[in-house]
Amino acid sequence: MSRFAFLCLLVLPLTACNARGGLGGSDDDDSSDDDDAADDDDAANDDDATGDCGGIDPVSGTSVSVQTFATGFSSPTDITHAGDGSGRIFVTEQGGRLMAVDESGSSTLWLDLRSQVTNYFELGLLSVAFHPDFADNGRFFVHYNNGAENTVISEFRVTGDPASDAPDPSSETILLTADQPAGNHNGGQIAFGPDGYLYIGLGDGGGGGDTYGNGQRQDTFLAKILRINVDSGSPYSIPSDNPFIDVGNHRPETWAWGLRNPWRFSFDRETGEMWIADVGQNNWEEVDIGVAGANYGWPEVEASTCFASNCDPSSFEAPVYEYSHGTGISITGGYVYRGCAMPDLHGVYFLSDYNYFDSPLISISWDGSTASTGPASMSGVGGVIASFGEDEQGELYLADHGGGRILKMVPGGS
Ligand SMILES: [Ca+2]
Ligand SMILES: [Ca+2]
Repeated sequence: MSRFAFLCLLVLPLTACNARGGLGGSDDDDSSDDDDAADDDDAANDDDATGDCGGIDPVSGTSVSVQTFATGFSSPTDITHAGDGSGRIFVTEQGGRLMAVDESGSSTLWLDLRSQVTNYFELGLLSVAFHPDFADNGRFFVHYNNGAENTVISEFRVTGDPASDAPDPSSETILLTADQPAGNHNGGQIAFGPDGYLYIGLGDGGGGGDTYGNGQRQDTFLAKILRINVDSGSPYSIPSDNPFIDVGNHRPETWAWGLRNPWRFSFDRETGEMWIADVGQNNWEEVDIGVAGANYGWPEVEASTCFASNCDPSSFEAPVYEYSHGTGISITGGYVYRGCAMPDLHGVYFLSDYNYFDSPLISISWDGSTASTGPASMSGVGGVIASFGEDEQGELYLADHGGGRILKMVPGGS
């Protein structure tokens, strides 16, 4: 589809595009290797531990800007690193290519899934997550929409040296699938938590206003964040402390529910805290803190405001931060900054918004219970931002979906 059509579908309100969803946000797969300095068995992170910020001069202050890091991508949807000490970042393209990008910004095709991915609307290759022990076992996971437009979570492997060889395209093992009743609100994130489990975000299935009634429905993968153990079982097992095992009609994979379209969530690599950005409907965009078993309320509430009539917002997990559609109309969740270059921004959460032709950069300060508008912002970064990503040192990158570029957040600027 054309860029215009894609933007129309994502950007314009319900009346014009029959329900928007939000391609926007970031990925994280590295929390598990971030907070486990003790059990890191990959040489890479050991290097991290000793050489940490080598080569990066910290700059004091809280002003930021972005610079172009890499170009030539086709609708980039996600950015992450492999925790393997290679210094690479990886970029998913909506059409199904997974690109490896070296420290100079030079990219190579690493895995080509174009023949099995539907690239349309909010469908495509949406996220990649590397196993915490990728450097040893070569395992990684992808979130995409297949030829039937349904969600597939599957595993691939590098059978040679994970730090230098390409994956085996025939190594796919499908972990789970979810029927998608419409092309929007597919979620898209997968990421390993600090507990080593794989978390998967799925939206309400699509339409608008929870057309298909999945928001408060228990017996579906939709409108949920799932949590699975990919290190036991075939093809996975259920962590014994998942909150809804044998509760009601819930699927045992469910970790949290009542989400509209959690396009992006991430884990703070220092605290392990989970940040969820849930794309809103007509009026509000929201940021949530991950809580096992939480019901985030959709479609009873949109952020902290009733969406259904006579709702009781107090019966749901409230967002910690929200903004109206005067500021943005499709939240792109990012990361808590823990990098080397801007120490004064440590602990600040960065996000953007997809649905402007020039996405803003927004920051949030967080004291563990209350969020407030943070110290750094840009009214426009010069692109349409679908995702954020971290490199191995915790520096942040932004995926310009419309412009096919990877931007890097750097100190200074006006
Ligand atoms: Ca859908
Ligand atoms: Ca909510």
